[in-house]
Amino acid sequence: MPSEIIQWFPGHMAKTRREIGENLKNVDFVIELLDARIPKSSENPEISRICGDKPRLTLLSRAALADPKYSKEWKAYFAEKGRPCIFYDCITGEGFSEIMPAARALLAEKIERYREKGMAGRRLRAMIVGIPNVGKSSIINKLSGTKSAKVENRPGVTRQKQWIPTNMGFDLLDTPGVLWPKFDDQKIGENLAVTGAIKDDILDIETIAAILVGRLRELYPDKLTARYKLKEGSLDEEFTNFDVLEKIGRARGFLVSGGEIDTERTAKILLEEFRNGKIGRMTLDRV
Ligand SMILES: Nc1nc2c(ncn2[C@@H]2O[C@H](COP(=O)(O)OP(=O)(O)OP(=O)(O)O)[C@@H](O)[C@H]2O)c(=O)[nH]1
Ligand SMILES: [Mg+2]
Repeated sequence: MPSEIIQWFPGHMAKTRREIGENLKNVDFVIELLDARIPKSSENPEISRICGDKPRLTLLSRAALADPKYSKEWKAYFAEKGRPCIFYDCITGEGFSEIMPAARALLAEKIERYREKGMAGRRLRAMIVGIPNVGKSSIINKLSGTKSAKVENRPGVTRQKQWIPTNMGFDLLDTPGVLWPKFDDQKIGENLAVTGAIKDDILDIETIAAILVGRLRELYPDKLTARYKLKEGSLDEEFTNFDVLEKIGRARGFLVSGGEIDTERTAKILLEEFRNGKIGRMTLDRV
């Protein structure tokens, strides 16, 4: 499948990209959110360029859904690059206690400069950036202890920037999710689609599910087999990803009249279960 099909860069994203650049001068640091399940695919290559030498803290959401083995490898990778990063999860709360200390360490010089100027109590300001649906509004709500930012499980929920104060000494700027106009690699677009960063209606849902089947066959065949109680040999090479999707539908009893398999329903359920971590903890990008 050509990557162009999966490329999604509506007009409002160009606007967001521009606004990120414009707001940079108003903030002390940038919080870049990545998805712990796809640390590479969720990294917007334009952010480094736009942010320049503004201090940046990288937070990886949905840590509880990612494969701990690879999270460890990614953590080591970021550490090696000298990029502070924290794996966290809004649902389990893991990682949250590390965020403030990391922000303070990142801004130590700046905080010291403010103190010297007699502005010790000055609030710090951070802009949160990241791909659609990665969890920007959720982490802002969690850090501010409010429900100020609108959260929904689909990309494109936040449409405007919004400042939200926290009681942790900093104010946070929520921004709409943004992608970039050209993916280097087809896999990036595919990973963004299967994890829910690209609107499901941009692509045919069965196509996305078949892509997911392909990735799971390659990376987590045992978890796929176990979850859907597939018979031995179900993932043999002779079967296409669509064949396997049908087998999953059959195993679940998703039939339409005439005994045919309801592959659309199967596709929806497979994606939903993957996105909710029901098939197991998974990471699709390797260091
Ligand atoms: N399991 C899990 N789900 C999360 C986490 N963070 C966010 N979510 C869920 O992900 C979905 C999207 O969260 P949002 O906070 O709306 O994401 P966003 O980045 O603001 O999305 P846009 O505004 O559309 O760009 C919601 O269903 C959240 O509950 C997390 O750390 N773990
Ligand atoms: Mg949002």
